[in-house]
Amino acid sequence: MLMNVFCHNRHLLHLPRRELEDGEWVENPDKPDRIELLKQSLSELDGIEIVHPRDFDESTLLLVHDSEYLGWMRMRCDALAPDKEYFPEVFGYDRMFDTGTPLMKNSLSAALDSVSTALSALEDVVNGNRVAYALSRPPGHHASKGIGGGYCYFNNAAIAARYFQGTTAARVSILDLDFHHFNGTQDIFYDDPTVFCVSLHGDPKVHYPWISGFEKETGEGEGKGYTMNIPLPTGTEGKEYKEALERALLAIENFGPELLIISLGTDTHAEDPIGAFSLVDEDYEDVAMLIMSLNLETLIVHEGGYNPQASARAATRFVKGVLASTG
Ligand code: SP5
Ligand code: ZN
Repeated sequence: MLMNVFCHNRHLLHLPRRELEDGEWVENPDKPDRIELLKQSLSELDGIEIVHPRDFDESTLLLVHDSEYLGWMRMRCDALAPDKEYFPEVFGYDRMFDTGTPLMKNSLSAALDSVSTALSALEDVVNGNRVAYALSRPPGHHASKGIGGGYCYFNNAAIAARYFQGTTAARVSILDLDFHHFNGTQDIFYDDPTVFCVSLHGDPKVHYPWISGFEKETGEGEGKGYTMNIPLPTGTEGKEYKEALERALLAIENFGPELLIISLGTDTHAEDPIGAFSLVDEDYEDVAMLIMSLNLETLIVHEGGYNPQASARAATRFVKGVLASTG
């Protein structure tokens, strides 16, 4: 089959430089190569078409985010000279919860382009293609309604879920496979029984974002039972990972969504410098085939993955698995 992969040229202009880690400035790992190498590798596959997204209106951000957050970002970005990087105060005063998510003059528009990438891919699925892949950068899953962090400004996957729902209560499931817990996505849908959210991730006792991702977090109010967390130990390999994935997929099947959104982070790869799982290239093909066996309409939204070469190999194997299962 054919599958469209959406990638925005302007992600190249999103150039965060630094982040603060343990009191030291380090290079910001959200580099353009993360997506450029992936796009290059995917474009060489038979059956893959690289498509440029269309631009969506800024109002789509309000499907998830509050207008104060948007206003704060605009105020901060507009005030910056083109070559300046602003580091939000993380304790209360600004609207970022860590120091990995700097603002530059074009950060708001770059983050909106990333949302447009996800929404264009969603449109492709709604228009009848079973699967589409959005190479969104910056990523989104750590961003909540009124706060960003973890290289994320707007929650691409969450906005796609709300856009799909429109004015109805269509059932959507979000399966997050990034190494890190999807604290933003979880928070957005925590009391919502129409969006079933599941994540496999590094144990938050040890790994970022530390504050969330424990098994006991299962939703609240009407959303109780509609969030599922599967933390896995450092060094988890393919076999254990796929067993956990099967548990997640069973729960998704029971929920019976009309759309499945995969937040695909490739920082689960053994060669990733930030994540701490031990998945190898071929595991991603198996993972994709397991997911595809659900036979759901599926939107894939890219999240993390910080070794551009390893990430490109992982995503390419994933897409091969998708293409193989859809015939
Ligand atoms: C989207 C996404 O993957 N965001 C990840 C943000 C993680 N940022 C902080 C990571 C700090 C952990 N430091 C590990 C150092 C290993 N050398
Ligand atoms: Zn991650």
